[in-house]
Amino acid sequence: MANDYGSDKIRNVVLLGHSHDGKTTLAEAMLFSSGSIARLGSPDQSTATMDFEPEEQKRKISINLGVGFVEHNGFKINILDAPGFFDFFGQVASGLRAAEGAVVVVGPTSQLAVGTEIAWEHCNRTSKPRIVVVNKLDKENSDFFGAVRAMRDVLSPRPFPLHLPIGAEHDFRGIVDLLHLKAFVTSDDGKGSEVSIPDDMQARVEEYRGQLIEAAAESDDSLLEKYLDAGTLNEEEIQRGLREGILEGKVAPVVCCSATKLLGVRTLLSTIAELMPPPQVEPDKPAKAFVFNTGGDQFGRVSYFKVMAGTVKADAHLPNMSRGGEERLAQIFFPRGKEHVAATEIHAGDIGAVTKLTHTLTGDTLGLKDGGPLPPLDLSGPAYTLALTPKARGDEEKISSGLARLSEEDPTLHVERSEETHQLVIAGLGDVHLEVTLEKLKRKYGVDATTATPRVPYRETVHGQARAEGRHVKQSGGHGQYGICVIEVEPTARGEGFVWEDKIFGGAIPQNFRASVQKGIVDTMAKGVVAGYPMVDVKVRLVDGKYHSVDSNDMAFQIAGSVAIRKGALDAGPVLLEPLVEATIRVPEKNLGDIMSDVNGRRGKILGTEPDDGYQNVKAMVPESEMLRFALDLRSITQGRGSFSKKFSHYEEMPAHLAKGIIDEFQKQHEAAS
Ligand SMILES: Nc1nc2c(ncn2[C@@H]2O[C@H](COP(=O)(O)OP(=O)(O)OP(=O)(O)O)[C@@H](O)[C@H]2O)c(=O)[nH]1
Ligand SMILES: [Mg+2]
Repeated sequence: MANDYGSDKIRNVVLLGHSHDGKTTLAEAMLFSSGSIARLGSPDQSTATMDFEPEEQKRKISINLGVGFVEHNGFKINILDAPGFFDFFGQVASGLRAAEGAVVVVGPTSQLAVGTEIAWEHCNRTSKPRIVVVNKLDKENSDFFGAVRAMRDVLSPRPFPLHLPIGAEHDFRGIVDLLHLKAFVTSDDGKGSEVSIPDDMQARVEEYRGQLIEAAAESDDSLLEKYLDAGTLNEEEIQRGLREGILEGKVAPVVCCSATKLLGVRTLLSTIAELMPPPQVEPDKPAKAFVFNTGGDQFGRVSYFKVMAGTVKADAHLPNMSRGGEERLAQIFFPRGKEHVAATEIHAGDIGAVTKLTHTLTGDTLGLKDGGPLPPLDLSGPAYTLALTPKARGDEEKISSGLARLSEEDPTLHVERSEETHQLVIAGLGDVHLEVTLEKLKRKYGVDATTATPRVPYRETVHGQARAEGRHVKQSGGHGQYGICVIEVEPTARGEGFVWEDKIFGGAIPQNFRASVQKGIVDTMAKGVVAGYPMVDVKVRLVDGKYHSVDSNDMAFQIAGSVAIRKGALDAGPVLLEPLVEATIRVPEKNLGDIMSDVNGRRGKILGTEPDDGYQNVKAMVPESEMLRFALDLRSITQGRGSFSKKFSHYEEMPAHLAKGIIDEFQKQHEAAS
């Protein structure tokens, strides 16, 4: 049974790597080879266990963290299949959090892929022990040793072969295990069998086994001593040394595989069982589970958890230690793609899932009070934003509630209604992330939306002074309209907002109608006077006016005020204020020059740079309007290695020629409309 494993017999591994290098195919091969699934699916045919969502099948990429398990040689191995595409980093973070070790899947070429480097950095950052799989060795021009060399040139800890391939390309047919000194081949009928190490490989096997033993010896002082004395180590010692070296992040063994040909798959499972560390948990403490991811399927919301202490039982009531309240875990199960393998209890170290929790989100800890909640996931902030408008009228409510649900499932998705621009804005990690979000919104909640670049919340103000008259006079027959005011407009200090001065002496306008003038001006300024954005930091002095004892009324003076401020503001030299953000941009050393000139091109100012472990952290002050597509441009400049965050800083006057363009455009539309 899938739940009879003590934590020492459990391995939780996350498959990481460059997009398309075969993680999902490898996961499928592992599930099939171990008998966990009866039919071998493929992402190419939309039948892979781990890629079951329509958005994944349509694009033939993984979007969600696939979760499944295999039983192999008395071990239970939980497999977390992470997406390689950068936009879905949130899912990678979830996988890293739940796994004790990573299996980094790479292509069989001497060209190191960016995604491999990034996966490596994630492992280094989270101190994850790792095994590397060179996949697709059945392919033409595949080059196992080239791939190893490319990695060794750049990556630390340095990878070295644990297995060697037998045959190459279409003739790739087996592996030599350098640790156990055994060879396995697969015959044409798909059956694997042990054979003796091919004669023509003996020299190579010697050479690489030597490296392996050295690596094992270097990870432990007592082993090193023994190695220096005896000149070699026995199998048990090599294994112990490797296990320690892997755990301490000193070594990274490389194995060979063809996921599609099911070659090297069972040996990989054995390697995971032998060399990856078991979960560090507390089986004898009260139950505690960490929710590392949230998904949805035909049964509703699914919360994926790792049991950190004790045993989680079906029907348990567990407090949410992060958020308060209590959850009933009515049906717990072992997930295998979209399949639910029912469970009655899930032990410490194991991974399970539960449907229909009421308020628990990714990053929460469920458990009886014993220690505090575990820290939430460490996710970089959203970078790319779009404004949404429903396609069908009246769908606003449905869109908002659908997005709210999706953002609960996906901590890298943020939704807000902008107070300044009144737009519904969604923010995510990239354009594909948001595109997929909209597809899910349509599929799950039946609402469709059009997207646009979000409006920037500019503000209007004036540069100089002007005097203007506002007239609203209509006296032809019947009840008339009469209101005339004269105002002077000038700027105030930044941040003062609106200052009103009443300088009328005598009774040019009666007191109550002066308030009407003021209201007309304030209302117009709020809506925007010259370009449709709120006007701020302006002083208006009411200096003169005229009224009529019968035809004057509140509305007439409000309109007069509105006319006066429109004229006055235009004459006083209107300018726009634009929001500036302080951006912190992290790029590899070698991209520093490119990013500095990119920031300059965005009218930004570099505030400083700080080296950080092969990277540079660049601080810059940049107009918000120039940052709307930065997430996409940064990705192409750095090939996905860069990241950034930004926060609002202050408003500044926009260069006149840019402001003029926006004001003229608004005036044109306004004239056309009136
Ligand atoms: N020839 C060959 N093709 C393979 C092998 N493994 C995977 N592929 C193919 O590589 C392509 C990508 O495979 P996936 O398993 O979807 O790759 P992935 O790493 O999961 O991709 P993402 O989830 O998008 O990061 C598919 O067309 C697979 O059929 C292999 O061992 N040999
Ligand atoms: Mg995949």
